[in-house]
Amino acid sequence: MTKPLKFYDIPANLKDDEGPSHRAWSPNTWRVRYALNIKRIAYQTTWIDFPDIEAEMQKLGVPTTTVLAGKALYTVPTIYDPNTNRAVTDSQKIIEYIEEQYPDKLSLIPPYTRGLQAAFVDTHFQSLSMGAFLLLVPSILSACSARGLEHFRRTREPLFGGTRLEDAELQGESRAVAISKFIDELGVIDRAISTNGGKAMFLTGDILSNADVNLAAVLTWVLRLGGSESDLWRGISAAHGGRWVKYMDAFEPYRSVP
Ligand SMILES: N[C@@H](CCC(=O)N[C@@H](CS)C(=O)NCC(=O)O)C(=O)O
Repeated sequence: MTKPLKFYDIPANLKDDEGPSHRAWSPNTWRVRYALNIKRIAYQTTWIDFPDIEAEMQKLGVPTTTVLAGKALYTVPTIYDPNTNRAVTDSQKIIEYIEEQYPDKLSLIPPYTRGLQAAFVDTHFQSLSMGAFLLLVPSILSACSARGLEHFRRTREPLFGGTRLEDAELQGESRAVAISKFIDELGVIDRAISTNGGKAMFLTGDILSNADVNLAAVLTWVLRLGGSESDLWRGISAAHGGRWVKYMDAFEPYRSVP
């Protein structure tokens, strides 16, 4: 029998009205969590806070994935598969791994779409998540534990020339411009989805793909951290005929946090 995978994720502080499933907040880990949930691959979450990631990843023997301000970082998502005794880090490598290792499960990378999907992820996931970061700063800080926050500041503030992260949040006119830019980028994706015709909801028509999982992961981050009343989510939900509210509803069945 296949044993459940171990899935490493960073826990968020919970607000009073939030249930345990709100512990999952990172856009990067949601990319893999959605993929595992959609593919119905059994897994168990291991929560790990920012300052503990490096030592645990070194124990697992996985490499760093990211360089921030000249420093190589160990990151999550990471999985450990007890069925193969393999640990894999980096969201897109994990998705490739589970596609190959569990070929009997629904595929998120249908034939001939690999290159196009990778191009979508490299462009839109990256720029949407960068854009959202500067709009979500205060909520990201309050999602961190005290230890996590200290680590987050130490690794992120150098990116802003040492500015305190609270001061990096966009305000006023520059905030309005960044929100419009984010929504305009979603407009490009809205037009791409529309070319599928009919009632197609996803980039790959009626079926879900890795590109859609990546997009849903960013929107989940925006909605969960910013909240449904935030200026950013209000703008998104009013745009493109309500496409993104329906889009998020379509991912609801895949939002469990085991
Ligand atoms: N390219 C990586 C990026 C993962 C990433 O940046 N993860 C963040 C959490 S959202 C992390 O673990 N950061 C560790 C740190 O800041 O020390 C992926 O796709 O998995």
